[in-house]
Amino acid sequence: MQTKTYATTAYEGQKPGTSGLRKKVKVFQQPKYLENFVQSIFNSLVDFQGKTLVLGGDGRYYNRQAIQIIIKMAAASGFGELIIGQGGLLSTPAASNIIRKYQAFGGIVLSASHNPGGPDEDFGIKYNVSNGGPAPEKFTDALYEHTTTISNYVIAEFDDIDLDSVGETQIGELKIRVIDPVADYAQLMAEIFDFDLIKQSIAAGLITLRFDAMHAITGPYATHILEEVLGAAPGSVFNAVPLEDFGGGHPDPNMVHAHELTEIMLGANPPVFGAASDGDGDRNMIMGAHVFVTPSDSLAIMAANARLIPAYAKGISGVARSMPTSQAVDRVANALNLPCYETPTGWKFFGNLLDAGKITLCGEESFGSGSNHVREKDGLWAVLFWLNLLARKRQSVADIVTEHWQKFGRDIYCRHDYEAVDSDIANGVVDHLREQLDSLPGKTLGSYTVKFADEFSYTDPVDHSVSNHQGIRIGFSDGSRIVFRLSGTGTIGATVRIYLEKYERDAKNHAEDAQIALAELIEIAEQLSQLKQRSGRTEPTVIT
Ligand code: VG1
Ligand code: CO
Repeated sequence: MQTKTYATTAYEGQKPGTSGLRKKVKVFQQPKYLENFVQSIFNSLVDFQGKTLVLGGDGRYYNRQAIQIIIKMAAASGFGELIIGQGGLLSTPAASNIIRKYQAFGGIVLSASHNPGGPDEDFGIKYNVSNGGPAPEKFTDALYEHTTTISNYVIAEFDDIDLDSVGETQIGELKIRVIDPVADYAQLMAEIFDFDLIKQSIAAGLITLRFDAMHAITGPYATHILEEVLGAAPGSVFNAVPLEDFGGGHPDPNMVHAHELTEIMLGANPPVFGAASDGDGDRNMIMGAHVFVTPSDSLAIMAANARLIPAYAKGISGVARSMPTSQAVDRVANALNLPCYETPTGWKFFGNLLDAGKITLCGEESFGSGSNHVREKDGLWAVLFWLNLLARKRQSVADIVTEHWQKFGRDIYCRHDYEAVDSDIANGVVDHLREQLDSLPGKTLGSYTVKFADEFSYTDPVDHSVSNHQGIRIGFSDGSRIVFRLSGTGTIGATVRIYLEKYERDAKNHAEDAQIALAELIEIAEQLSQLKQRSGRTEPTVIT
């Protein structure tokens, strides 16, 4: 195999965020930009020669070109085997499964997840380690260091690999395997859930469903599993063909961006169940007839009912949620006497807890949930969890949610995002909040009294690594919270996220609209942060 070494100079800003490096496609298309980052990944690895690397992406614009470059660089760097999803496709959870199942050294996932795709939109790349999960901060920090000092990269010279046919190619010492991206994942799902029962419920008409794949990666996965294996009516999965620009949409499964599904589920004669997933297949939105389940509630309901699912029938070892996720799951953990961990935002922080067996289920408010079956959040897994639950409980989604609230109380929750805020203004807002932290405890704001105010810092219970500056938390004496964070996945300016949460024990108030129930907290958030005042915005870009 011929290889060639090219001199290069460092690019600024190749710092991985919450989930890898995300930039505009045009940024990635700059000469040697991708090469620099990929070489820096390889420069951060030790003892990988001769080992296996998994490669796949969500199919967005630039996926195919990037994969061909990475194949040649991995070849030149001495990997022994590449496992690549057919068409260059692998959902994030499927990639995690393949890494684990075939005991790969690691994997590279090409995705900007829920961000839009296309020549003028976003691209992304992240490295996953041998447990199948996103590389921990220690690794991404070292990787970033490498990007600042890189001076050359090495690439092999051979023709582009045919990614569209399943099969094996040998190039010198390197074996390249193109595999069906769906098969291993579908098999794993069949091991976790009671497919026979779900199938019967669908066949009997007890469960009708629609799944919005948003022209993203879950199209082929959902069509195969939901329609072909479980027998949902053809067309139950819609927007099922992955497109490089997601059909011009924003592949983010919430009621704003998955509006087609939302209209179906909130309209006349909806099916029993509705769901959507994101660009790379790790997020999920759960809906029932005329009802939306918040991701925080979904996690709590899963934890409370885990024993009804074959893979978790013996019980779960513990649960975890990211800090801004509502405390609904904490109440379930408390009732079941299970450990409950609060981690910073991003799936990488769940990896150690899952590996150590401290938790079985975990989730985030940002439409992500998952379990120890892989080391990424998993959109279709959550969908199948709910279908299995519906089949077991023979109740509507709305009844399951209402009963859960009656038992545990409701954590009324919402998130306000202010996107593309000027970075200096956003940092100013955070600084302003930080300055107030010491003076807030004990203060009365409207009908709330501040119990604590801090900047979240996390010490990993397994490797004791510390992650600071993970968001501003303001907790009130009744358990309500306001959390402020800057996004680590945006590509334009800064995105300020405000997370609002209020606990309501009394069932007669459970039906209240979240924006109304949280109105006073929303006002307090502005009073404390001056976000609208400083940014000139009058309302959030997106409310979820
Ligand atoms: C967002 C979410 C976070 C999630 C991350 C990756 O990060 O808030 O919960 O883990 O996206 O999800 P941030 O830093 O923008 O708030 V995905 O589906 O983009 O891989
Ligand atoms: Co995603």
